[in-house]
Amino acid sequence: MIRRPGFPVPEDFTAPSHAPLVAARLGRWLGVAFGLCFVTGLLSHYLQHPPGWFTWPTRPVNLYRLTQGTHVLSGVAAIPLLLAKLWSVYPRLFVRPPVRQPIRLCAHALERTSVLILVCAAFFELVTGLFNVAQSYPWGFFFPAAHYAVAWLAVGGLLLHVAVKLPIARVALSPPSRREKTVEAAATARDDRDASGRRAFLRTSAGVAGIAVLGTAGVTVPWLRRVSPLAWRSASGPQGIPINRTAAAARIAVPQDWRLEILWPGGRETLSLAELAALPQRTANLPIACVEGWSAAARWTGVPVVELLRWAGAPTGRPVRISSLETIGRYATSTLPAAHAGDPLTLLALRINGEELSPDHGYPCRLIAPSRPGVLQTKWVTRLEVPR
Ligand SMILES: Nc1nc2c(c(=O)[nH]1)N[C@H]1C(S)=C(S)[C@@H](COP(=O)(O)O)O[C@H]1N2
Ligand SMILES: [Mo]
Repeated sequence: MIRRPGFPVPEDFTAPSHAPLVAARLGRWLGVAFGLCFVTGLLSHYLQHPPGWFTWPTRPVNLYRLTQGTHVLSGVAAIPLLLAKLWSVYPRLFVRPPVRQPIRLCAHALERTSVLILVCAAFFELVTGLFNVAQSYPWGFFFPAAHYAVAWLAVGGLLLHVAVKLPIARVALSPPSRREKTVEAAATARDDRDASGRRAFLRTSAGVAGIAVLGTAGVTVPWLRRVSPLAWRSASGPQGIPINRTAAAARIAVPQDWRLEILWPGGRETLSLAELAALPQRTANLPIACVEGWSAAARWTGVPVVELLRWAGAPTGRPVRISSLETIGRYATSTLPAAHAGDPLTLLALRINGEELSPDHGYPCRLIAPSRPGVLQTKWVTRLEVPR
């Protein structure tokens, strides 16, 4: 090979961390992390924008808490793994393009472009996700829409990348064949050093990913709260549950003559708070599971939505639209799918942990349903509507 002086080629990078085995192992772990992140992210997206074919069970009550916790924590684990992988493969940047063979040059350029898209999309997803959990939006676009769209770019790039690299990864990951073993029998001390260097790099990468997950998992795993110094949310907050949007931020003013309105095709009913409190109440332990990954359980007391509809004489077994006193903001309304609307654990809650709801938790009443994203647990409810 003709070498221009001063310009390296991949073979110049001889550190064990650049071995194909290291890149393949890290690739496998990253594949698992990204796969989990993508599937759980897709679920969260469909829950918030349900296509006609999509259904989601109401039990176990912690299901969304689990899937969204997995989403955020697999994303956290992917950050150090991606950095380690990029370190491992960066010498490939110095591969000489096969300029004399136009067809191979095209294939090379395509492969390089797909890797560039994959790396950019992966970084975009991890960085915007991290900013989102920190509730910081130093950009002009709407986070959920961009995060969702770029996820498809990342997963497309990933599948293409895996397809292209599978032959190399297979060889790197397969146990040494007998022939290789005989060659290895004459192994030099250098091979041993390389092997232990590879193991050390992989162990360090896995260790950093593990620490990152343990350091943040307290946002959603109660018994890890003490060992998670980086958890961006704790169980603290008024009445033991964090608040994302306060009553003041949402400019909520509850009118003196507040009444809950129930509307359905051909009917209307209203109740005062005292009348609502006089109906049979149900108490349930249910979590608030925010899309940001934090979650916390509380003991909620209120009237099951399905009982309220029956009491009013409204039809059941259909979706129900919930509206808040809030007039600004994206989360002023939400729709309960039929399964959630019919579940007796879906409450119009008046109390939290034995106390009347504080204004920030949604006074006079709020929705709390099992296995549902926090953004859809509408606070300051003023109307239930069974659409036509
Ligand atoms: N009306 C209304 N309800 C809302 C919101 C909102 O902005 N407006 N935020 C939601 C979000 S994102 C979450 S995570 C939960 C948080 O509930 P909490 O403040 O009671 O903990 O409320 C949800 N209900
Ligand atoms: Mo949320």
